[in-house]
Amino acid sequence: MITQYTYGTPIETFAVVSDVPEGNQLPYFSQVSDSPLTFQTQLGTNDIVYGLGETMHGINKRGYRYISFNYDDPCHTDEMPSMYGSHNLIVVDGSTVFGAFFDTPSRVVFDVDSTGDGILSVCCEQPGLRLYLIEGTDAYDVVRQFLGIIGRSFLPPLWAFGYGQSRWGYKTEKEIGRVVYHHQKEEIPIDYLCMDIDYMDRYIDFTVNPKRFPDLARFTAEMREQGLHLVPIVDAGIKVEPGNRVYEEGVQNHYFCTNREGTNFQAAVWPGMTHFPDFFRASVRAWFGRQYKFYTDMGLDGFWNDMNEPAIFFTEYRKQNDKPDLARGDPEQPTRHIADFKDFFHCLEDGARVSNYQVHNLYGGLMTRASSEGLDQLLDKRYLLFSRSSYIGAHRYGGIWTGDNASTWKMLRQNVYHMPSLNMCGFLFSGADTGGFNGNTNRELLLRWLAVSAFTPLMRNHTSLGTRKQECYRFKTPADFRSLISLRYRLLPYLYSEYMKAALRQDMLIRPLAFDFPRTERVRLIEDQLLIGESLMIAPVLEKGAEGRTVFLPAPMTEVRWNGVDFLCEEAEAGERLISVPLNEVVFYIRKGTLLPVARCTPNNTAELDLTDVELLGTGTKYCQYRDDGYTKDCTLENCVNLKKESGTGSPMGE
Ligand code: MIG
Repeated sequence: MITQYTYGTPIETFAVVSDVPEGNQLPYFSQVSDSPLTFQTQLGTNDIVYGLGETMHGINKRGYRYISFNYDDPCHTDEMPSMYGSHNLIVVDGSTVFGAFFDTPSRVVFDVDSTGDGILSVCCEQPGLRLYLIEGTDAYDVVRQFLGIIGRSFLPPLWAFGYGQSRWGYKTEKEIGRVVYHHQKEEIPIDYLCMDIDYMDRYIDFTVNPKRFPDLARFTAEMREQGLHLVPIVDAGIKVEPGNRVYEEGVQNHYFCTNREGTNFQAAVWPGMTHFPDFFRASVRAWFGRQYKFYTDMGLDGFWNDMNEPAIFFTEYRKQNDKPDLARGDPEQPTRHIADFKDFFHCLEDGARVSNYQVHNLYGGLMTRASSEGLDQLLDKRYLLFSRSSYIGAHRYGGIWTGDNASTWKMLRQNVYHMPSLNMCGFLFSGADTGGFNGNTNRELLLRWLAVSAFTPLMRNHTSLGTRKQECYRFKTPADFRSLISLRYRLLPYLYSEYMKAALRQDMLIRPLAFDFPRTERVRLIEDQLLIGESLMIAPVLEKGAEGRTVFLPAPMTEVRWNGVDFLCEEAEAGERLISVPLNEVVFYIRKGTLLPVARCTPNNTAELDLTDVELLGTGTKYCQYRDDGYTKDCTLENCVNLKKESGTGSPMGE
């Protein structure tokens, strides 16, 4: 049961799409202040608090403070209170079970018992709030109800589930061609190559550097012939420059955010001074969305949106070398120029002028929405789209990646923690920069990371300018890397199917163990094993130098060892077990009574993948597989086909 409580005059956030009845007496919380609106609840000693999507720390958010305020901070330390997206859902699971979604576009501080007195307090800084209170039988039930009111997830094409290679710094068509060549030479499957800001003419959106990519349409077509897609980046800011058509159209039609004086606001980002499109208005979104025609005309059908918190280097008011302004800024975010967001303004649909600060967390998600609605018009098939910044609701328009992590074991672990939390907030299509963005990766870390990413919908190797080369073939024994990426492709019939089913049912794909198994104390504390879809449990190795790990099975399961060639299955009892996992192998588990459809051989890319030629692993007898051509917009559960296991082996099955 979901009930909403309205405080003041909330600004429309587009997060919830269903009608939810109004309540009059808010349960569980006491409101301890009107201004700022602050709510408190007392947690039981062993209560777990789930949710909060893209935030640091574990799956249980208890013990720390978090601030919803989208920000580009490439230093993901434990102390970092906010990341690129704001996902204001919490789910309390313990003596009482309930969820609460604080739907407000500005800054929210969640103190999830950081003092140890069991108090969870939520402080919404700006007036105007819709609080959705969700009551259910358990945490999973609460989350499913929540997913039910925020609308269906973005549905990417099949190729978006392939392996992607990226790097900030691929400068030319030749360089990308070489990366492709080496993957092919080492027989490492790959589906797409991301093009970072280097492809643009002086970092200007909707342009291509003609020296580096003399004919991008031709290059795109050549890549497609080899089964590969190119995925260009698009930044939020539009370069201020006479002759830049997008800039001129935006100025003429008053499509940009304005400054204190009421003229177009200027902020420096990669191209120099830019204006920010005012995505809060439908007319602006439609105009921005139409710009993607520049790319779709060249045959491109995948995009990533960056810098849309928005990220700002400096502004027309704050010079490049100004020190962070502690007095105006936030003492908890001392190195940040939070005040910049008070210096520019949006014109909402109803004509109201509000500072970005008041509606800050919506900006990135609205850029995704603009891109997605434009691409829906431009393409008659599904496309890949993922964004850095987001708010709940944006999951209907695209995926997200978790931004500038680092090549450290801690960040690998954070990737594991992020996935279920993001799923709870609707973001099914997500993943981290595999191998790590900042800093230098190494063979062991990259291999272990691939063994995690092999199970996340977005599986992209990406790294920063100036770091060591991070493509798989750069490291000793490419066959070891081939093994892990092969696993991904062999699992695709299952992963794609489970993604589509979860999205269409408005359910989670990646879940904590406690969502499915009896919530014993032991199960509730497990954060380094995850459920992926209906049948599969992973237990990745997350420690440097480890030759394996301890796994806890909450029930008997089939243990599967992928050795690069075969799936070796063995029945395993419930309880704790020690497994050895060489760097080029993966051990995962299939739940009793369920089946896992896997491809019979490893394709070079998804264009060569036959979703109908599968082998069924596991002890179940039936599996319902989602199948389509991988592109069609006609996505319904009717595309599910029932597979039956023939007795004994996993040999061909009837439908
Ligand atoms: O200021 O486009 O998170 O993935 O490679 C850095 C360059 C801008 C940040 C993104 C990262 C991307 C980088 N961008």
